[in-house]
Amino acid sequence: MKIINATLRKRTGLYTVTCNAERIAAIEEQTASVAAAPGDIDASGQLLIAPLVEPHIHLDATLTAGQPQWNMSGTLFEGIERWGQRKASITHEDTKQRAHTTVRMLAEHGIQHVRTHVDVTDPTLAALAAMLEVREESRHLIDLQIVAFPQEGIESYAGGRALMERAIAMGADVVGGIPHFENTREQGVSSIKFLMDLAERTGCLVDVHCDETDDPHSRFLEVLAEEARVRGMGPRVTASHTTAMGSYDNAYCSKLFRLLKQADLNFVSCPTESIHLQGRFDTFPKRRGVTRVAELDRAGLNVCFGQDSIKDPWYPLGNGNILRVLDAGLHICHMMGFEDLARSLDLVTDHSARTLNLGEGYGVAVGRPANLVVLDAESDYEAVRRQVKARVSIRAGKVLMTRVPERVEFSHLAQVPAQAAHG
Ligand code: 17E
Ligand code: FE2
Repeated sequence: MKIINATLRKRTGLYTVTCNAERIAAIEEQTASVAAAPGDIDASGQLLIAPLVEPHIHLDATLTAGQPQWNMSGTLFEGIERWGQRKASITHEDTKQRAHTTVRMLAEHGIQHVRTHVDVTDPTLAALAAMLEVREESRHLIDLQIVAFPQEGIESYAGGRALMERAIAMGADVVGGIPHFENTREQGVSSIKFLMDLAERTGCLVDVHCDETDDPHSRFLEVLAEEARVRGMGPRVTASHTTAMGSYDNAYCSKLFRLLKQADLNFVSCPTESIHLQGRFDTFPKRRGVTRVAELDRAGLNVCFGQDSIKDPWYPLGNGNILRVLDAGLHICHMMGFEDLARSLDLVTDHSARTLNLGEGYGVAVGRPANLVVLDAESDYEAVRRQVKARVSIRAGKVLMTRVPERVEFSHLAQVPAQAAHG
């Protein structure tokens, strides 16, 4: 299969990309626009990118908002309480059905790589068992990484450590954590030591919900970063949310960033979720409650955006469209300078792929998997400005999804009046 007349990110000119079975076989610059032969996909000068990535979502909780009650305060803590109520009634089938529906919503938006957190603070581990099946059953649409996520704590939840170990033994890919929610500072610290040991022992990646609060005294990121640095595991470790960093003072951050650079770990920000859940204990002025995305990026650290939720106890909106989160994130994080806009897709593609440790399994390069998406825009800037959608999604060298572009037709009422048209 060939994709012709494609614009590639960070390159000039038009390209033909040839897929051979399941791999990219050739990337050739064209001297001019070419005509399509039967079977070719004509990108018509629009962007051909590696698939969009969802680095942080909770597929076990998706589509449960309001069941049985809505989160009225909008806080993370009421979200955890409402989820606790819903969790009592989850079943294998219910979890699978909601997760499959959401996976399709993600695939529809050109996403082919997903990392989901699954709550393992449940003695039955029913959601995890369901999600392990979903991981296999959705391989034709997405690559799914499953994080063993201890929503109610590792140290503060009865049998929390054993549940984490069981979850990894059952087949979860990534070790999670939630140190800011443990009952004490000491438990937060010991939970990080425990989860880093577990990851090191099993060879798993790490992704910790870390300092998801406006409390400037929530400082578990330094503990996670130091553990990562000492063990040489930084690139395999992700700190999600780190919203407290939006409330740290600059003197502390200046010291912290030195460690973060030495540790070289990854960051995920979920700006729509955090702007909604944080700032809830403020009157005015209200904090944004979002981590220092632009500053991490400027410091050379790897940072990306995720959706976190779709219609769940924490966040009632969302539809699978990661470009909506990119749009919001660029606003919220003050990243609307031209240079940021011109490379904005990094935050939902290459940076996220690095967070997920996709390595050579991702990217528009010869020999990489033939997973590609045509976006209806010629640049990152236009893609985010016009909130374009994926027009074609290709997976393993085959067309997975095409979208018929919407067409607007004005009636005669919208014609330019004759005098105006002639000046
Ligand atoms: N659980 C949590 O601790 N934080 C979140 N943002 C979500 C679930 C969605
Ligand atoms: Fe999350």
